[in-house]
Amino acid sequence: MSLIFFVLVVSALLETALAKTRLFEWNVTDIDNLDVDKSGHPRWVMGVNNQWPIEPPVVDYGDQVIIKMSNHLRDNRTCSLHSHGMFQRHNGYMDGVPQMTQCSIPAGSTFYYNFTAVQNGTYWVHSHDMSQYPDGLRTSFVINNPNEPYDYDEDYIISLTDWYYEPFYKLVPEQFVTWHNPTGAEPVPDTGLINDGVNSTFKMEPGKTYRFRFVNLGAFNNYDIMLEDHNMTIIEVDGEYTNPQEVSSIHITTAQRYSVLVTAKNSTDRNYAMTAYMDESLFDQVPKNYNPNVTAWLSYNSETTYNYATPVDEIDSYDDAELQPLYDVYWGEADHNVSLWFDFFTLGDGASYAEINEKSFKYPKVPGLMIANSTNYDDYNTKPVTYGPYTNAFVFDYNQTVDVVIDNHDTGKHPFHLHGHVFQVLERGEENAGEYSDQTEHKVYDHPVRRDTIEIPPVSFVRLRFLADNPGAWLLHCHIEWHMESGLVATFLEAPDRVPEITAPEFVRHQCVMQNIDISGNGAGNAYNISNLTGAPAPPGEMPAGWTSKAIATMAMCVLSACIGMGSIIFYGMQVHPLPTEELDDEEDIKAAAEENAAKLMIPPSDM
Ligand SMILES: *[C@@H]1O[C@H](CO)[C@@H](O)[C@H](O)[C@H]1NC(C)=O
Ligand SMILES: *[C@@H]1O[C@H](CO)[C@@H](O)[C@H](O)[C@H]1NC(C)=O
Ligand SMILES: *[C@@H]1O[C@H](CO)[C@@H](O)[C@H](O)[C@H]1NC(C)=O
Ligand SMILES: *[C@@H]1O[C@H](CO)[C@@H](O)[C@H](O)[C@H]1NC(C)=O
Ligand SMILES: *[C@@H]1O[C@H](CO)[C@@H](O)[C@H](O)[C@H]1NC(C)=O
Ligand SMILES: *[C@@H]1O[C@H](CO)[C@@H](O)[C@H](O)[C@H]1NC(C)=O
Ligand SMILES: *[C@@H]1O[C@H](CO)[C@@H](O)[C@H](O)[C@H]1NC(C)=O
Ligand SMILES: *[C@@H]1O[C@H](CO)[C@@H](O)[C@H](O)[C@H]1NC(C)=O
Ligand SMILES: *[C@@H]1O[C@H](CO)[C@@H](O)[C@H](O)[C@H]1NC(C)=O
Ligand SMILES: *[C@@H]1O[C@H](CO)[C@@H](O)[C@H](O)[C@H]1NC(C)=O
Ligand SMILES: *[C@@H]1O[C@H](CO)[C@@H](O)[C@H](O)[C@H]1NC(C)=O
Ligand SMILES: *[C@@H]1O[C@H](CO)[C@@H](O)[C@H](O)[C@H]1NC(C)=O
Ligand SMILES: [Cu+2]
Repeated sequence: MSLIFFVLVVSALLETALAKTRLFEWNVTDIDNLDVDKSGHPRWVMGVNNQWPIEPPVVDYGDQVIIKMSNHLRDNRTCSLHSHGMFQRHNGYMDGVPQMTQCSIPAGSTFYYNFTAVQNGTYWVHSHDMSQYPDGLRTSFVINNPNEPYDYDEDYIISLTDWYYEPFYKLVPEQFVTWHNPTGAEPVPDTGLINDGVNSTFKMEPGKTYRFRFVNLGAFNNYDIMLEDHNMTIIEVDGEYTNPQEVSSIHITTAQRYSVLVTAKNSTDRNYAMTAYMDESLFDQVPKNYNPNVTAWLSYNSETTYNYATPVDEIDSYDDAELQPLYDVYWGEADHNVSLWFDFFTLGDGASYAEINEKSFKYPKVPGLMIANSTNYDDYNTKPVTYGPYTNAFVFDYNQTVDVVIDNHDTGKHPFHLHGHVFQVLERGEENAGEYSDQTEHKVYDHPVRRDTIEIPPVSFVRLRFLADNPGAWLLHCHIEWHMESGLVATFLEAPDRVPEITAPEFVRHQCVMQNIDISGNGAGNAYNISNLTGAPAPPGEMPAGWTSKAIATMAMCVLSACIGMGSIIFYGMQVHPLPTEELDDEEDIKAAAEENAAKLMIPPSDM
């Protein structure tokens, strides 16, 4: 045996010996009466092994990660787990998206999420079933790199979240997707949390450099984070190393992650505040006495006091699209351009929905990957139409370089996330820049940062690029959970003709069968006539002509204010209560439309 061969064999053996299997046994459980922020608002949360917060898994590069997830929830409720930012290359059945990569995990069943940790950095895991994760089923997830390019002494995982005292399963139908809320105003979080609590402290010792891993586990809000009298050096975004970039604040949307290096001061005479400022511009109405500032402390000296930071005049925010990757990659020019635009509309049930290219998303009847797997003949699985008319499906050939332009026609900010990939941020417009055009002048980034979640400014755009090297069915969606619920989602089908090469353990299909969910056929569940999409899931129809969302908003306000004035008894009888016509006098068109469509608007929501 030659020496070189011997060395190779030994190092190969060492590597396999070092790659450990990390098994996490997670019983998903209901936990009652948790007063998370000690404010006297105990609530139910979804936890793991009867504990909450859920302890973040920390593994090493190369580890085989198995999250054995057993559904112990009450009332036959389902669940799932998506590992946010994990590529799951050739492993798409482990992406955790019900009706796209698997069926929801039924009560009493176990799903083994099984993947190799072949990325480095800061991630998180969360339920992708309904709107569950804001109710607690989420936590950070770290993969350590044994050959870490940056030096630091210790690291802290620091989660940020917005927190509601009412569960999402109630808020969504009662306050968000309902004709009471035709403009789609999002419920405002009751509070914000750092590390799932208040007044967290992070011990700082002179002479040490710390890596803070910020993870936004929230449902809605973004934060600007500042450390009192300490700068931060960004070294990682969304699992990708960046060139070091010194900043005084970071802006982090829901689902994004940042690692920063912080050098401790030499003196221990006082403590310093870490403040996370919520972005109140996302709120339609800021409640009176609302506190948008969440505070934690850099603790140098536990003997002395913890004071709130002196108010800052302005947050000096850094344009995160300017970040540069530590390692450049070049995927060539685009082989395929996709152009998307989105906005919000009131649909036929009087509620507000998001539409991408005029379609509000609905999951297909058969999980997307199983559509691709079962219709791999006569070119069916490479046609977007096969996946259903409201899946917003786009199909890419294997290894194409894809450019995606997303035009935001809405006046809010939206953090978009792509599953299965990181993308390069090639261009991003300023606020109110309008639609993307390759003719107008704007910044083009020469060393584009790679990440998996990007904020699109109001009435503006981004141009993203990714390499379609991961056969599968990947969601592209806004990570504001309210907007997931209103349909701000598209499906990217990558090399669907290669999906049959991906294997799935038997329980994946079995869990569908247990719930009578079809495992073959098109988006409508038709396995015999693939081009017949009759019966595919669809959003409510268009509003009757003449109904602008402004008119509906006016109407709903009138109805609500009239009814609140007359007491809750009448509120329950609203469906038979005559329209308060005097309020509409000056808007003749609204009145006419209202009479014509009164029956439609008066449909009581199911919760009444
Ligand atoms: C999960 O639940 C099963 C069945 O009740 C139990 O045997 C097991 O010990 C639980 N696992 C953990 C980690 O709590
Ligand atoms: C849960 O499902 C089982 C079996 O389908 C059924 O017997 C039971 O009534 C259901 N329980 C609830 C609370 O829905
Ligand atoms: C996880 O996947 C690996 C690699 O495919 C396989 O060898 C192993 O048996 C799987 N383990 C479980 C518990 O599914
Ligand atoms: C992640 O870490 C592993 C182990 O050190 C290394 O081989 C790999 O190149 C790293 N990946 C990136 C993108 O830095
Ligand atoms: C958090 O710290 C502040 C400032 O020291 C204090 O006023 C507040 O009561 C603390 N809150 C809790 C829940 O401990
Ligand atoms: C932070 O960086 C700014 C700009 O480089 C610098 O002026 C300031 O002194 C730094 N602050 C600290 C605490 O290092
Ligand atoms: C702390 O003291 C050391 C040694 O005097 C010095 O090199 C270093 O710059 C100081 N660090 C800070 C943050 O002031
Ligand atoms: C939140 O922080 C900002 C900026 O420092 C400050 O102006 C504002 O007064 C703070 N709000 C509350 C309610 O403390
Ligand atoms: C996919 O495309 C990339 C970038 O163009 C290239 O480096 C790589 O070799 C291609 N892979 C395959 C399997 O064709
Ligand atoms: C994609 O769009 C760019 C910019 O508009 C254009 O230069 C390029 O030719 C397009 N590529 C394809 C394959 O259509
Ligand atoms: C994919 O299709 C093959 C038959 O073509 C089948 O054996 C396999 O179970 C299918 N996989 C899934 C997850 O449906
Ligand atoms: C399409 O499917 C629907 C529902 O399954 C069925 O009623 C209809 O007859 C089918 N149409 C054709 C042309 O096969
Ligand atoms: Cu959004």
